[in-house]
Amino acid sequence: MTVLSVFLSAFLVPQTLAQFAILRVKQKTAADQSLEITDELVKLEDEAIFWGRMKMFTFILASFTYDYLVLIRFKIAKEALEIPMWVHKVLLGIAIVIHGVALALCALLESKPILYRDYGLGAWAERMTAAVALFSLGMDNLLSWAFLRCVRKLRAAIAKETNMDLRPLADGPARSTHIIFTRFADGSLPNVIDTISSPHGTDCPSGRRAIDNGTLRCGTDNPDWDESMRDFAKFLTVRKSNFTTPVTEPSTPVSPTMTDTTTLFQQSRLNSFEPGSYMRNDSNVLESFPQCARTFVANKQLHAATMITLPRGRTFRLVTVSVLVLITFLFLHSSLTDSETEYSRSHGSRISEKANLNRLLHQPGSPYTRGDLGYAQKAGLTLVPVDSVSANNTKDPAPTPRVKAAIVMLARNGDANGAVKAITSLQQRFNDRYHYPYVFLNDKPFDDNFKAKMRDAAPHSELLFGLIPREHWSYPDWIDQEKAKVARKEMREKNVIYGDSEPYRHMCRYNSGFFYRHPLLDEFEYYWRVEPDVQFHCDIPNDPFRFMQENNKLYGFTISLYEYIETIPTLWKTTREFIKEHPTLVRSDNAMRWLSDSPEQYNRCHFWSNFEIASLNLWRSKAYTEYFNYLDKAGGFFYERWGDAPVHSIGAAMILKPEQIHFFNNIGYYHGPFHHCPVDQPALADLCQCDGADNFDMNGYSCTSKWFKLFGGGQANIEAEKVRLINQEKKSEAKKKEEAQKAKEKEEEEKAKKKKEEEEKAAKAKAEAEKAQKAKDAAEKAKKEKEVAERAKEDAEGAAANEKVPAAAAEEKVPVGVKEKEPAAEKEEPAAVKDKEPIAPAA
Ligand SMILES: Nc1nc2c(ncn2[C@@H]2O[C@H](COP(=O)(O)OP(=O)(O)O)[C@@H](O)[C@H]2O)c(=O)[nH]1
Ligand SMILES: [Mg+2]
Repeated sequence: MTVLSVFLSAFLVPQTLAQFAILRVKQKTAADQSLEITDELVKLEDEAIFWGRMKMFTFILASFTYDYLVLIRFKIAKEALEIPMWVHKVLLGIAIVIHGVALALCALLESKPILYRDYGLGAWAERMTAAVALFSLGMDNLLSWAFLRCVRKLRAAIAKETNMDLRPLADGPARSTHIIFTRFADGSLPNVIDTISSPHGTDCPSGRRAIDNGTLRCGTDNPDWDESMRDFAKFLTVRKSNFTTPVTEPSTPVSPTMTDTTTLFQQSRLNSFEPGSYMRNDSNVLESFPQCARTFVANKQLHAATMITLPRGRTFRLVTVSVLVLITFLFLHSSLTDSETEYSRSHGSRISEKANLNRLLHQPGSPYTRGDLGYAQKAGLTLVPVDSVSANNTKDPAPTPRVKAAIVMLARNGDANGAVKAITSLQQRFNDRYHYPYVFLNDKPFDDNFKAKMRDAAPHSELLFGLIPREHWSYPDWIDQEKAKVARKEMREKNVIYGDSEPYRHMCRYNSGFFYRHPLLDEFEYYWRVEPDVQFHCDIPNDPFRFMQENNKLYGFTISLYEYIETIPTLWKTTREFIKEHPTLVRSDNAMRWLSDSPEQYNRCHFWSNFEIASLNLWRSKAYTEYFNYLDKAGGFFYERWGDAPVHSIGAAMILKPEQIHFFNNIGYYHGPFHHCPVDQPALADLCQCDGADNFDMNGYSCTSKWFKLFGGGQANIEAEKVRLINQEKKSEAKKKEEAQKAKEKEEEEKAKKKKEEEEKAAKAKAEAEKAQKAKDAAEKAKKEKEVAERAKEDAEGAAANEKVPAAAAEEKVPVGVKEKEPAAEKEEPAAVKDKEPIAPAA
């Protein structure tokens, strides 16, 4: 009895506690409709998980023990029931299979906590528990019945041995028969078999009652009754005294009103008796027992005691069976309702979802906060565990396990060359090391040329080519196509970019609300959007997908800017209406400040969605699905020209907190006409090849600096921008200085030149003056000489007149030349210079 109680409580206590713990969580969640995960709830849930595991553990223990007992009892039952061997084997086989499966399931659940739902027990585990319990009950009944038969046989054997009529009394009051088996304390021999028919009232059935010597005699006509009975009583006494009670002399006289066997046993104590000697010496008694009884006795495992209480009487049996059925029903009901029924759908799944979220929260390295999980639950946003990785279905292993992610490109067959350009760039910069798969989507089937080119561009990646379902790339039935046509015409007249394009509108709607629903993307959790003709400027040594997953990032961008208002006149109004109707779907600590300075206005900031590294679950969430459907119903994709960029941006900012949105500064990127080029930043300078002057981040038309201002980050960009501005200023100053210097030099040069020219001019003038003077002097000299000559001539003539010969001689000498004459002149000059000096200053 004790052993059975221990087994039962070992199993039932945690079972009950687990049920209670779950009940408390249920009550709490039912009371708290907000479904926010509070500390209290987390504590309650942890408790429920703990007891769920305990329940599982004890279930395993109880199953093993039960199996053990069943094996023994089957043997006995088989003998009692005299069932054929094959039935015995089949029953045994069933028992082993049921328990084996149950144990395997338990072991699996224990080893893989992710399989836990509903606080540590999956629906299947619950069912298995129920099946095992049901099986146990069935087996118990079967075995009980077998024991009953065994007892009957035993009783008959004992009756025969003792000449007592111990057959059950058909119409007597309810009684029970106890059969107690044990061994001597030294374990030497199976020894005591104790059958008590107790108490059967004060009366024997008619005709079987007699008072003999003051003793009630029932059911025997044996004249040796007293003696046999006494022997039998002695035999019983051995057990009763448990070999420890000293056999004593009678202390009280036999009562004349003894009415039942119990009293009779007491009476039997009056006789001295050697413990065990009776049985030991009388092996006939044992041999006369049925085989099943001998198996009981012989089984060493029944060392302490096995007591089987066999209810007798039809009413009693009926009540017992009913109770058993009721218990089975209740057990099954409680087990199954927890996982599958009405409750499950309304509360249970939410609870299991919560258990899942709690697991995310407590996972080692978990980046999630309670707020993230609480909101995720409300918004139907699936957050993934940090260690979620994809099956390795590509040829080469990546340096680190790949996240469940793909590179996605929407393209036409005609975009093949641009796609090759973009993919080649991405492969070189990143994917040649990781081999993430590519998913190409098109509203028309991709042709062989396109596919072949993509294969050449990314030979090591898995390439998936998908056709967009028609219903994702066509007019929904609520759209008035005439109205849409008029809108296109008006936009064309206003020269709005892509204003008159019908496919562009389908493309924007598809990117906004459908691409992530394509079956090819079902297996993925993150994507990188790439468009034909884009370029990547920087090497990307680390895996951005892994970064997203490990850091609770759900949306990543590189370029942001302002949207053309002509394309989205009513987008914000529609968004506000949506928020008003679905306030709980908007995260309270969202990032909407970035794109709306006041609730009434959209400042037109958006992430440029031709580049996106983001979570597919973000768009799959209930919150975004409802938002997109709301916008789609409003018709702005066709009546205006709502782009996927503002729609994604508003959606992400509404559902995510700013920390969940990441600016991918390290991914240099170009989509005409803008660049994100972080080459000016020291950490990235060696990785990037582009012109820092082209970087769009701090451009007045970019919204990225606004992002930095509101949510921080971008420090490197801000620093780089500062340095760039300082450098720019320095450069312009240096240029100015240089120019000033040049001007000065030029001026000086010109001055010097002028001076030189003047000097030269002066020198020339001087030279000319000197020359002129010389000429003048020479002329004067000549004139003087002439005069002298003339005078001399005159003198000569005068002298000739006076002395004819000398005069003629003088006349001959003059024509010979000036040279010859000069000495004569010089000779005379001092007199002449002296005379002319006052006239000369002009030279
Ligand atoms: N299959 C398909 N893809 C398209 C179509 N129109 C645009 N796309 C793709 O949609 C993306 C955006 O188109 P794009 O012309 O680059 O638009 P923009 O970046 O806004 O100028 C690119 O990946 C295009 O290849 C179309 O009609 N069919
Ligand atoms: Mg484009």
